[in-house]
Amino acid sequence: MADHYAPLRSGTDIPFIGGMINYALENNLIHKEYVAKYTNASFIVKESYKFEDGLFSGYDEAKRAYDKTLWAWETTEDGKPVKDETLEHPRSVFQLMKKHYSRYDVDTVTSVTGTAKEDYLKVCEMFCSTGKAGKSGTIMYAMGATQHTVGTQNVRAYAMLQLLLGNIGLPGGGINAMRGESNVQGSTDFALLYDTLPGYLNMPKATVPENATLAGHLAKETPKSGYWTNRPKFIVSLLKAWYGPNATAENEFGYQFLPKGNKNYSHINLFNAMYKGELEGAFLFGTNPVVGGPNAGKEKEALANLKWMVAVDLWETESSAFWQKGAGSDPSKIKTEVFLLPACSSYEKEGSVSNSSRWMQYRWQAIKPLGESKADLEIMNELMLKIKALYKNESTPAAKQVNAVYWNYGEKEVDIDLVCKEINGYDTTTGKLINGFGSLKDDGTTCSGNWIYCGFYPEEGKNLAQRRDNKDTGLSMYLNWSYAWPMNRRILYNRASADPSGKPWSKEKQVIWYDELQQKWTGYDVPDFVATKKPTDPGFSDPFIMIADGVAGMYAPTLNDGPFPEHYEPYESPIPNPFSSQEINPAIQLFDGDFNKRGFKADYPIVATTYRVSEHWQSGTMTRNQEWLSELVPYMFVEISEELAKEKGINNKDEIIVTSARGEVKAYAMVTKRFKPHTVNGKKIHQIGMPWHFGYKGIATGDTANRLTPHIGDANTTIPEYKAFLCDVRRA
Ligand SMILES: Nc1nc2c(c(=O)[nH]1)N[C@H]1C(S)=C(S)[C@@H](COP(=O)(O)OP(=O)(O)OC[C@H]3O[C@@H](n4cnc5c(=O)[nH]c(N)nc54)[C@H](O)[C@@H]3O)O[C@H]1N2
Ligand SMILES: Nc1nc2c(c(=O)[nH]1)N[C@H]1C(S)=C(S)[C@@H](COP(=O)(O)OP(=O)(O)OC[C@H]3O[C@@H](n4cnc5c(=O)[nH]c(N)nc54)[C@H](O)[C@@H]3O)O[C@H]1N2
Ligand SMILES: [Mo]
Repeated sequence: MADHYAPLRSGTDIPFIGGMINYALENNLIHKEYVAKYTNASFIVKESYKFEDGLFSGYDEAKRAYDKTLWAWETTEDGKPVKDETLEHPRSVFQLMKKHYSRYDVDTVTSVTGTAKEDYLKVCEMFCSTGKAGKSGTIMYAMGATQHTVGTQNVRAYAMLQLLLGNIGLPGGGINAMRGESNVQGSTDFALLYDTLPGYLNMPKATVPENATLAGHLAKETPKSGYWTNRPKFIVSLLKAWYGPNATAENEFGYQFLPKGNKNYSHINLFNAMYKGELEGAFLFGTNPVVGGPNAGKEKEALANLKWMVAVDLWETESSAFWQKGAGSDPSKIKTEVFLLPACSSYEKEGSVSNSSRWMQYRWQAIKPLGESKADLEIMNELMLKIKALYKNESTPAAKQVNAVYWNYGEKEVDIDLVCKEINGYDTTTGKLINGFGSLKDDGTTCSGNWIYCGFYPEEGKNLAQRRDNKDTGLSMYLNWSYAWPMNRRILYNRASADPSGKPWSKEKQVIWYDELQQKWTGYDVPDFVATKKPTDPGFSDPFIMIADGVAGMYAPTLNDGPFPEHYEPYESPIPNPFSSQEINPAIQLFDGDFNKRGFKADYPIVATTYRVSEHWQSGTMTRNQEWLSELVPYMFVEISEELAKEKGINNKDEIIVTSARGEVKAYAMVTKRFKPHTVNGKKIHQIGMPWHFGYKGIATGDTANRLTPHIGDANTTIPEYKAFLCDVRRA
């Protein structure tokens, strides 16, 4: 239960947080020294940066993209950003930010978000009180923030607010992404995202000419300062892990074997390509897009354009059964050949998961796999061994890549310990395990399958992810419990918990500090900086070492939709944007055709959002097949306010129909006080909410909410806008 609840209309987080930024600045509640020394607020931006009526400079309407070079720093002769630590310069980030958010005053903000003014002011007052030394505040977020066409900028706004208040790098501070599943963090670390290699190394793109060679790629990707200057060591060690003896200095360590993508293969783009018939086959490893995907009705149709599809799952899902009558398909018309491989559950196998705090925690097998089911790792291993056997005598370009892969995890049964050791990395000349990524080399004498995890399996110890020592090692940290990347550090950017001279900002919140008597750094955590030097030594490493400038980004000139978060209405919105004449985020990708039908307020005046209930898990496969959970939440329902129910003549438990530009769903009305109409610009706006867990399979069945959601995504990540779209409601 929250102490204080301040509701907002879905899709208005930037006004909400932007207003708090303005409040902190106007009332002088910021941690000024932190802002001046540890962020880029003091940097001077070039005159070519402009902001007018919702657009930043450099916008190309035809491409729906910005020329970001116009947002660059003013630089000195040696290429360093020009700074003004007094923060007075009119083109300093600080002053530009102040001007930008002066438009986000309390009245404007609350007229957009629909939040009651007194509720909003209480939030501002409470949270901004953490700008004082000795206090900290944290922001936790999940899908309410990210599933928007401005999702990335929502999170950026949190970062700015936290930096203004000096809340990053301290205990109880930070911005904490609540990862959805036990291994969401791990999966991104290990390159489940289409455009990264393990450890957040960029995937080389064919469209960038420098990527033609490894040397060109390294020169382009490696900055001149900051920790990423080590990037060549990480990339070469990765190539050595994948191609082993087939990676030599002569063949650019196998760089040419890497696929060089030139397309956006995020979920939305992938299904667009499938819909257009550009993909021949697909593997669905534990995913159910016919229930979970945006505009799911169309995603189901897209699957029918595949020649073959392999689903690896615990159950037959709505997706692997997309061709069946029950799914509303005509099997005689569908040519896709579908294979279903039974996967075993997490309890039936061994492995690791990495949580939101970056702890890699090992888990052991509880029971043997049931029936013919197998662990995903075994399925992968068998598949790869078979593919290698098939290509063995071929010399096509595809065969070359496959043959080059160094697949050495056991002959018949896969040995997971060998996988762990390769992820950690070893010396390729001696076979000795490496103690940390500081020892990785770019000459082919080391390998590491994921540099950020290098050190979890050192030579002298054992797999540190298996540690279970629950002793508090100080400040409620448990350094001997599992392994936190990087280097078992628990609080990222912990250098920022002390002032530039190395003295903690406060006794209450001290993590790492410089002990003048002993002449060394000491504290409770693993330092996130070069701790061998005095704070006053020249060349002392900066608090945000992963960023080339060494300080945190109050201003982010690398994002697609602007260096400062700016409010745009969702793709589908009930009102014109009160902040500018740009209705929607000008940098999102738009698509034509069926997938992208957009609804407008004349037909669909009600805001809709989707979310989860405790009793069901995701697309429902894991819970709608369980009798007890199915009994707890057996039906698809829609939450509507008492006010809307009255207007539409709907009673609690009535069957209703919700429509959007994409389709319609039937559900039971749950008339509730949890939803209230918002007053937006003096007008009443209704909002409804619904779970997205239902489908036609399993015990508890119901219509799929995602038949309603738009196939549109964020300007940087393309995460779908599941949290704010337009609909209408009527009695069935
Ligand atoms: N029982 C159960 N637990 C789960 C899951 C599950 O399916 N079932 N799924 C897991 C996964 S993968 C994930 S990603 C997480 C997701 O965890 P959450 O993000 O917490 O889950 P949601 O219920 O999707 O959405 C959270 C809230 O966002 C609010 N919201 C809607 N629109 C907006 C908006 O514009 N701004 C803001 N600030 N809030 C808004 C909704 O009211 C909702 O309460 O949950 C994980 N945990
Ligand atoms: N409208 C709307 N849609 C949403 C969201 C929303 O908030 N609103 N949230 C989105 C989010 S955050 C997420 S994460 C996605 C999730 O979307 P999906 O990943 O498509 O949905 P899940 O139900 O998590 O699918 C997991 C599948 O994996 C299977 N499985 C379980 N364990 C294993 C295993 O060990 N191996 C294998 N091979 N399979 C296994 C399960 O049986 C299940 O069928 O949905 C998204 N969709
Ligand atoms: Mo998720």
